Amino acid sequence: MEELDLESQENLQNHPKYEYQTRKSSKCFSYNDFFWDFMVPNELVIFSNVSNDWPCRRDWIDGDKVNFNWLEDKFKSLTVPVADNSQAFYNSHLKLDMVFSDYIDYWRTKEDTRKQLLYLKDWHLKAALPEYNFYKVPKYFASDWLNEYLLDHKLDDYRFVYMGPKGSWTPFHSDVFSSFSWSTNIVGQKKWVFLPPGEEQKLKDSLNNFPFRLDEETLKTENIKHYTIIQNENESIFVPSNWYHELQYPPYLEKPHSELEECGEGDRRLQGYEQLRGALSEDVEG
Ligand SMILES: O=C(O)CCC(=O)C(=O)O
Repeated sequence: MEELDLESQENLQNHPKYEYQTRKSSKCFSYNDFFWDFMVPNELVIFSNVSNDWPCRRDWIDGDKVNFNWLEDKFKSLTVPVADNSQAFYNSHLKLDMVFSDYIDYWRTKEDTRKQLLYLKDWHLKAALPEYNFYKVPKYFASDWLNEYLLDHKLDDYRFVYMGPKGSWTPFHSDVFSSFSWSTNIVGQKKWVFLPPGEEQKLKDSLNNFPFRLDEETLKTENIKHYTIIQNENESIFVPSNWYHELQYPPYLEKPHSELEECGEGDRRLQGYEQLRGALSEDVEG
């Protein structure tokens, strides 16, 4: 298996050619190889070319931008969960419910006139509209007995949609029940900071609490092993069990202009980019 290249993920703005080393094209990487190389050793991997034919990629975005009109027409009266990223509430953010069209109105307003930073997150869209097949589960993640069990018993649902403006973020956490999870980005970029299992213990305070927000400078000075990854559109990330992580829609606007070469190592140079992004995630245990 290839080594993770931490060095090339740091100071992304100063490194126009960054490449997370463990990136695979879903067109030529088998489930079997995924199982033995990543699932069994509990390692991170990113797959490219995962959502080429997903309806949400066709309809929810327009080129490099979110298609606000389409989304508003489709979901306007649905109530959606929103986190107020400007207000902490215990170890999370203050949550509110909003009508989707009101959220879109908020998102459309100019950044400097917004009074809050609102992130539409943990939206159970698939559960709300079960007949609407807006994505397809990549072959690597087909074994999902956590959701199968929970849905079968009408207990819960760990299939979520996330979308929001630049700066939206999710605090440091690990996934429920020590599950594996996957997340596909359909437009824009997401910045993930991951700690391999055990490293998070070094961050506990005297009351045994984890930090709410990571400070990457501290991670470096304290020699805490971590990986910073920019997830681009049309990429799925496999989040191994018990890897603590934090997410942010990063403020710098960069985008690769060449796709990972088919079944080879591609060149990923970056160029200026718009600020809108969206993502889909599922928790999956297999
Ligand atoms: O995308 C996000 O903001 C949170 C997603 C997440 O934490 C996860 O998929 O485990």
